[in-house]
Amino acid sequence: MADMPVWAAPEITGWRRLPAHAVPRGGITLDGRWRFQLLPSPDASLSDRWAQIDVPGCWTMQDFEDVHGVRDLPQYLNFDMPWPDLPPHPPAVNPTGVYEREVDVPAEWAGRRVVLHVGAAESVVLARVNGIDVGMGKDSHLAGEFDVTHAVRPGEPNTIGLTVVKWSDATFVEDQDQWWHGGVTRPVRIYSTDPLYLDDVHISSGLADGGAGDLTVEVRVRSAGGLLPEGWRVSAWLDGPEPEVELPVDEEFAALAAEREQVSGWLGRVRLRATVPAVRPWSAETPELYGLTVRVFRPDGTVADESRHRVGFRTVEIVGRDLLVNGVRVYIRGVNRHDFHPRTGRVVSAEDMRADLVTMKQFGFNAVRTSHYPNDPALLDLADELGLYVVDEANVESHAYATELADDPAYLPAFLDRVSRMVRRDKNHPSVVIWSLGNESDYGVNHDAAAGWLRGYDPTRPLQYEGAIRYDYESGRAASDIACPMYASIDDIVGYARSGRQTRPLILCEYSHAMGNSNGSLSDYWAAIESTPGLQGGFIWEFWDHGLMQRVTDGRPAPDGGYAAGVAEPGYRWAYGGDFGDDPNDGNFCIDGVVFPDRTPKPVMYEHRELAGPVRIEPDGSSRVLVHNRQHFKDLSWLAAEWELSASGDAVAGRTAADRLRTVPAELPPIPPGGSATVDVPPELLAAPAGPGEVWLTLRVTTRDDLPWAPAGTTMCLPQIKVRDEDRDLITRAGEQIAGAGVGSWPVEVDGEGLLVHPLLASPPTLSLWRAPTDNDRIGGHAARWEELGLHALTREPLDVVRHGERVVVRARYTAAGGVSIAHEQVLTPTVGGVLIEETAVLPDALADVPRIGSVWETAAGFDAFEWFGQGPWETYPDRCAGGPVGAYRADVDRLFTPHARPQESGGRHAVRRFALTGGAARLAVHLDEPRQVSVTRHRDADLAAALHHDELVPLTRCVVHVDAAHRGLGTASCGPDTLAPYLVGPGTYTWSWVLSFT
Ligand code: IPT
Repeated sequence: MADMPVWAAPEITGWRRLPAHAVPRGGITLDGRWRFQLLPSPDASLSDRWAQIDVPGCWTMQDFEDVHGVRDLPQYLNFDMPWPDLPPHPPAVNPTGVYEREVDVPAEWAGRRVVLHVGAAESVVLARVNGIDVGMGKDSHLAGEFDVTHAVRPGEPNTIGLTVVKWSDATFVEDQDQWWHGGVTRPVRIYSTDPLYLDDVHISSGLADGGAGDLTVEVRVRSAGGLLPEGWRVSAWLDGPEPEVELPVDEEFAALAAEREQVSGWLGRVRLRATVPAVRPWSAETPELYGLTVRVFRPDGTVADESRHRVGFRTVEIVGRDLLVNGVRVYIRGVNRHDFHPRTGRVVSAEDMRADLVTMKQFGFNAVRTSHYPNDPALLDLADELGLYVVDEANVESHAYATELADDPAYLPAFLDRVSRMVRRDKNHPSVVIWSLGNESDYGVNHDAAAGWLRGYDPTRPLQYEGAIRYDYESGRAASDIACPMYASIDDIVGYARSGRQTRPLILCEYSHAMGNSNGSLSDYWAAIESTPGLQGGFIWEFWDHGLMQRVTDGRPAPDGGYAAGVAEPGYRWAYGGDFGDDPNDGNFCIDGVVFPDRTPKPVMYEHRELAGPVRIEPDGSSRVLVHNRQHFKDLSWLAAEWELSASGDAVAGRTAADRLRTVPAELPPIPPGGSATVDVPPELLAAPAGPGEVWLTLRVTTRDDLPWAPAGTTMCLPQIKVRDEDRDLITRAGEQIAGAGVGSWPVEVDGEGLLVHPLLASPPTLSLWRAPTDNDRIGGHAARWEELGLHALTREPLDVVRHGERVVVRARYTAAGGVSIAHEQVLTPTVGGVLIEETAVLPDALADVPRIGSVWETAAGFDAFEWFGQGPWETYPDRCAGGPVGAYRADVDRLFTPHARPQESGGRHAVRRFALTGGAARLAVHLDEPRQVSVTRHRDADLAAALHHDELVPLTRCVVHVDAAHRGLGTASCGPDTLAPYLVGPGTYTWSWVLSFT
């Protein structure tokens, strides 16, 4: 092969590789330990020494004896190629894995056709059996199958050899934004069939009139002997709706065989068709599947080959600018998912895939885009079974040479091969509702060629390709049936939908970039989508934080109490670009998921769950609530619910959690999909709240029974309405409440600088204008601007400290390191049990657009619990707070902070009206004049900003408390629109007041 390097020949996509098909096959697994050598290049010679390695497994993620001294670790890059050579040339240094193992091929396989199946290998695999070359294949995310009948020796041990070349011409069309690895990444097996075998089964299962299913099964039959034997026959039948009531193969199903047409003696093609009465349609909400068995019989009537399939009856079509599933315009609440695991890199087990999809379902996602390549077929089986719409994407991304390769005839076979092989493999999955030609490869005739093939082969599904519509949503019709932009702003998509020009559905293929503390305005996107005809949803970027588990070798102690959900275990960290010495790299741009690398949901997941919730409520008069069923296909009978009442008065009255939680079972009326009904609020709830303050009513909606993706009692959403407003000035009342609790008065004490002094305050309240930059702040350019202004380094100069009796007025000037000054005034008035702090600050025009304005202070050590009345219980920010119901919550201070792999501002709680910090006998309480952004963490902003990894943080024993008059929203500027105007902190005068009390 060295004389004819197939790894530098884009026109050769495979050699003796079998066509992709949709016949599920078992066989003998070859997973496990293999002999292994990692060579520096495909031309290098083998040694006599072999290491051992796991298959499937990335060699970049495994320890093995490195006989040839080839160190090949993961490298993270967005779209730059990892080496400078131009297409189609791989670099001279080209790690190449040589794998070998034995397998006992059963004696009974003699006379049968034998196939070697390599689930996936990056990026070229060359296969051998007993030293005989059996084939070669490219495409790192589809199986290569090779007919090895001629090479195997049944009844004996056989040696299977795989050579995996890491870099190739194919790498230029696999330039996705992710870690580069190498190795065999999906299961390997060997199977046999009768010489008369099912070559492919193509199922189309739509819906006919009157609730019937329209089933067509096209079967291709071949004979390894060449010509088919005279008298072969095919049958297919569908299981009954319940396993025990198997549908008889009656006359109607006999009609399945009626349209039989044998094309020639060389290829058998049979089309079977039936109308199946009264089917239960498949949808993401109702993933109803029917078993189908297909058999081919020998002329003597015995079964030669058989396959089992699962059929979901559903339609998908585009009508005007709507994508319809079963005739209904469904919202696409999607997320992009890469194959990822923190320990194995790109190798994911069926259990891992299930856990991914279960997490998606539990948090309201109904769709997944297999960004940016076909996934293991097991994932599609799970999507069929659990109910998720799939955009199945071909493994084509020529990002670094996008324009060039999209039109390059040398790469035409690769485009066609990758798209067609995916479609041939995945066509029978009801979950696949849209095909995608790939990602970020500009747009060229190679796409049109692939689209042309696809439309001919599968006219039942739409296809999409973002590159085709990038510069004009109305262009690229040949290659995209959907306007599927990435990171478009709300104004942009609404403008298009209202322009009168829109002729296709708009579904964002990527939006709301989840890097770090992000996903600002997700609720604004959904408000726009739900109110604008033509907009149908999108796919959040992305599911995973791609942090690889890496041992920290510098002897750093494990962070105190730091091993929590979302954090790598002690002694490890989540590694990102550069952490393996990988150069060049794109840093932490791969840490951009809605779940941490251990699949712990980030706060945005709760936001999403609420936005996607099956139930919404709104007030309807004083004692009634309008309940909406937000689903497309189901009623509410699968849900249970209870009413929960939270009253702000409770928080100050010091009631225990048990007293506070007033819950009453709620009856969910039978509301059809899309419908609404009015329900009465139980009178005992409305009568309940004692004392002053606001009252909120939450409907906790849970699963009633165990489901395949959620145990009974799993929360689906927490819609909420306010049933009583604040009736009196909160600050006044706070004072009264404290008085009511019998606390003595507390004289205000200030030092010579006018700073508040108290033994429980380690650091007095001062002005804060800065936050530890989020990834959005940093990449969006704000962090640099703020640093230039010097917002992180304010110096305070007291101007005057004046006592008016008990009251102290402190005027100060804060000057940012960049030179701009801010006038600030604190009026400190003793109240019963504490001090009322009234603050005013004037932000000059020179400080337009700052991250926050408010007070920062630190407690003495010893406070470890945080109780608050406000949004929660999870983290919320001004533009990401639709999923945090208002209530009275309690949490450990150590658990408030969100442990992003790269530290940044986090842990905030939005619209907090009051809070308390407790520890031992001490209690420190704060009552705010109005709902405000508050955070309590163990970290100072400067420490967060300086750290590059979570494990570098050393938690303080004190609490760092921020009480903000205003806090800039999060936005998504790391990739996409910045924080929207209503969530910015602009110039002007800010006033905020709070009562600080100690007991
Ligand atoms: C877009 C890519 O499709 C995706 O793979 C990922 O890189 C994402 O951005 C950012 O995390 S491409 C970008 C140039 C808009």
